[in-house]
Amino acid sequence: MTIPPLTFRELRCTPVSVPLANPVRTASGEVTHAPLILLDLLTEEGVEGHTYLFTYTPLVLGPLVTLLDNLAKLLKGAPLAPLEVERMLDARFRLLGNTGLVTMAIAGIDMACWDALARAAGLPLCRLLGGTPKPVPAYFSQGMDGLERGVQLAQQCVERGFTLMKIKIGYPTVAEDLAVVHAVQTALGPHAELAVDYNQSLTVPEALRRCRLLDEMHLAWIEEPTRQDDDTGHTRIAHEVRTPIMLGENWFGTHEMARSVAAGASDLVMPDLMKIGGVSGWLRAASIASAARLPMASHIFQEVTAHLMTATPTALRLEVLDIADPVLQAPLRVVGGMAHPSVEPGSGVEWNPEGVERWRIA
Ligand code: SMN
Ligand code: MG
Repeated sequence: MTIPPLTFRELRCTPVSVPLANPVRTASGEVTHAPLILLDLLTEEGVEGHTYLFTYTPLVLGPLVTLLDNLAKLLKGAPLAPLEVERMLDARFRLLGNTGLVTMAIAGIDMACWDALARAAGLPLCRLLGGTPKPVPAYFSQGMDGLERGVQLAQQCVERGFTLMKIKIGYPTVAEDLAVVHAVQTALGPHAELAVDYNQSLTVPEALRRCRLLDEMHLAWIEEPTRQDDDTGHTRIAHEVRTPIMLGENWFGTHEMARSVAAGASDLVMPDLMKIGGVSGWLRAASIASAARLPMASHIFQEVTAHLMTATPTALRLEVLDIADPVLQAPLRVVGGMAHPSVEPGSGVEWNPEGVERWRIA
């Protein structure tokens, strides 16, 4: 089986606003609808690549679509070679800087390129990358839902067979944090562990104070206690707190990951597929994590990361937090707390036309 040479023809971008089954409330803001850009990459040979980008806020949907359209003009007629495409686009932004929306746009094109290559090869993405479509240990990721709702969600976690749940904390007082953690852990019982996520909401002194108290709760990890770009602060917290510290969802590019890892800023890593640089960025991140012997989890984008985790040497857990189900033909299959990569050719992203029409933003 050889992959026929593919040639870039067109990139179609469809902005949608998708309601979340469980709105994600965090200590740093709430996400009730997922602003997404659905990407359809078309080639001269008729093969297509599909993926989506998550923009966190609808305020940047328009600018990101415009940027993607501008990049597509540069790529018309180019070979669909992800690493060549990435190198060419990166070189265009040396003076501006490849970060933020630029990284997101280049990553989206990368993700669509890899989907097209896998489809052309007739392989699920995991096989194209050297993995197999095996089940991946997952975790039940929820928001800052308060004590009562948190207990209800913990019961759902146990019923669905997950062995790890994550909740977001950062309530006005540490007493509230501890009360919610204790109530959710009690509801989970012996069936599942708990991790918590501060979403960068604490100062370093407050993070040290709260995390030292959380050390007594034997959590799986504490995520982003302080500003994600504060390596010195996180390194101090990681050294002074017994509970593993988790970072990564906000690294723009693998150079930011390498800088954080070199600083010893965390015990665990969780790159975001889009922000780290798409599939190509993820593979580099997996190598950094492997060389540093750091367990690596994923951050949203569950359909595609289910494939990537099978090719990640230090794979820890896949985050189950769906942000795109209403516009997908086949949501990710999760059974007994295990995520199953799709077995059809590609990266597991196919649109549900009715859902796309319903949630499209004019
Ligand atoms: C998160 C933040 C914002 C939107 C979705 C998810 C969160 C996570 O930090 O770790 O999932
Ligand atoms: Mg997080």
